[in-house]
Amino acid sequence: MTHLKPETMGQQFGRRSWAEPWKIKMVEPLRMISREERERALVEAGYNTFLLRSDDVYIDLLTDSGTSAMSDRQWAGMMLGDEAYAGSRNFYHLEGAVQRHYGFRHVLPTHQGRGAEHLISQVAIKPGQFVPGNMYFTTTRLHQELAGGQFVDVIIDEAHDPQDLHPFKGDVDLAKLGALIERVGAGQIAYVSLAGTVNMAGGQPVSMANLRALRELCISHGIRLFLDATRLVENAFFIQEQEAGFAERSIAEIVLEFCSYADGAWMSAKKDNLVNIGGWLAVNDDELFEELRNLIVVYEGLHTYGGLAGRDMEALAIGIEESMQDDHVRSRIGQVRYLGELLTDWGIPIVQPVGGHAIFLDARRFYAHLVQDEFPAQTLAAELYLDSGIRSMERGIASAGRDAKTGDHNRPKLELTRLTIPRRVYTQAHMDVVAESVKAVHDERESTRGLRMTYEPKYLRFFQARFERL
Ligand code: P70
Repeated sequence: MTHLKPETMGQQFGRRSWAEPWKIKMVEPLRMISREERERALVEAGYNTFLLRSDDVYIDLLTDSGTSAMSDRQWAGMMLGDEAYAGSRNFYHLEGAVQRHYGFRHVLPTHQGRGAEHLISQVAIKPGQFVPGNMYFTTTRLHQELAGGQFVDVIIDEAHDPQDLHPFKGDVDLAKLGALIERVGAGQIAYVSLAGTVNMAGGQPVSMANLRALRELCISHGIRLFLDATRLVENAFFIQEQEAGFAERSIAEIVLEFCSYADGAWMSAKKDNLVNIGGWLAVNDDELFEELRNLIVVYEGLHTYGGLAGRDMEALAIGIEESMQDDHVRSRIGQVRYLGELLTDWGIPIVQPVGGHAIFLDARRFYAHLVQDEFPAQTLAAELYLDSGIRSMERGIASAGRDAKTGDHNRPKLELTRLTIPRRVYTQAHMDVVAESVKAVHDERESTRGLRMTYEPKYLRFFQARFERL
């Protein structure tokens, strides 16, 4: 065997290395069970990674949602929880942090993102209206539908092609949106629902130029624009890096400008904002706020806690500040990219360019011999778990659910398995282990069989569906 000279990560890519802007103060042991035990656990979970016990998982890349490590400052903030039913001081800290960093006037805490989605959908959608958006997200679309709305995908076509290298695959196709307005009339459009970054497209960003043009189109038709701000900080990183005129602007400044073009935003704070639970909803319009503030007491709690404990709101207020720091965002996305670079170099099909929060394996090309109805992405998630105890998530035909009218499967172009990287949790060595496991599963791909669904729940079926091997 030839002995290769070891090189650091930076040297391998011809640059000086950088490192995470933190050190580790507390550790949580990981456990790896045997292959036989994993086989048993997988059958018991009906080949659905959502149904595995986390004790049976080695490296958990199911989601970046609520799985981040909090900082010492956030933990200290937890001890300063003011658990008053009404008017908790922590609420005012949270309100101030959202106003300062996202720029909206009125702020409501919610138990998590879908709590906020529910409220905005109920208040801002009239039955029969359309809600155009830059690709669907599962919970977002469901709440829009439950409010009587109909989601219309107006993302650029490039977003549906995992190999297209467009740097802003989250952009809205203004011609598609224009055609919809023409067809149904501006009055039949509840609002434009814009996510930055776009989760289902692979964590792909929206450019500021596209948003500015979109804003103009909306204003000219009197249509409101609401943001899904869940991973907006990560979107700002791509604008800073890739869009002309933003290299010298901070992440915080870019986020603030982005939000200035919107009428409000909902947030799953479990992602960008570095907390284990929480969300918020923020709007500028006084009347809209009035309605939301009234509805929140029915579903979430009083408007100064919205389903959160005082300590949760304090951790969130601090998490918002920390999430805007440039060196934090660079190392977070840098880690995702590192895993992406390894897999790309080894010829493993992934969504390109690599997005903000995850590597999305392209299960269609990975398992070219499986048809979509054999759940290639679900199969890949199962095989990765079997190989190494790594947990990933299906983002393909199972996630897409059924057509509300015809009852047939929605068959999305993207059939992906998501390796989602929690923030501030795993090291580069963990990424190496993950990459090698993906490679091992890839090497065995030709002998892999697909799955059949044996149990299908009515709502968001991917969470609880069961499968068996074909
Ligand atoms: C994920 C999580 C949540 C999410 C999101 C965007 C862009 C809203 C929400 C809802 C959790 C998840 C949710 C549904 C299916 C699978 C996983 N995404 N908007 O892992 O927020 O979960 O706080 O209610 O990504 O991507 P919340």
